[in-house]
Amino acid sequence: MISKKIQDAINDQINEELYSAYLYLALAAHYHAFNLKGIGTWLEAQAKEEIEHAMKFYNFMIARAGTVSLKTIKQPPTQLPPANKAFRLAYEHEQYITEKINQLYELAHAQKDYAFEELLHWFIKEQVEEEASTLEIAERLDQIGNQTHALYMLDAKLGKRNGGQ
Ligand code: OFO
Repeated sequence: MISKKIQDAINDQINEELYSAYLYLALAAHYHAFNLKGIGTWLEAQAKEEIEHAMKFYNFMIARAGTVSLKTIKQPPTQLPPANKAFRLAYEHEQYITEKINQLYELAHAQKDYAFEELLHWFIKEQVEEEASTLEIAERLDQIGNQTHALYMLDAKLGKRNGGQ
């Protein structure tokens, strides 16, 4: 059993996670357009990870006999900043998601839903990693600016990331 309030909040979060995947895919296509394939690959792997996040909430809802209600996914931005600046959107988005996860945690706590609190512990930890990794890449790109050699080295390094997880 799950309360209506928590059910609604989880349905909203499933949508947020699917939007995150959409945003990362939009960013991936943007970097591919600059022929920065490694950064594009990193972002595609991140998009897959966001779908896994949505599925964690989805599976939890089903296990708790809640009703999954899928909503329209909004369109990510179509006009994106240049390659050395666009990654910052990922970091800002992760900060926004951290706020959402924290709000869910407050709700779980207020409603004494311990199973939901337990699920959210994973997400709280994950957000620390996601903020750190997106900030690191955004800052590297910022520092690199127009130095082509350094940009290609970073691109090659990021291209080694595997999909998922
Ligand atoms: Fe990027 O952590 Fe989910 O949304």
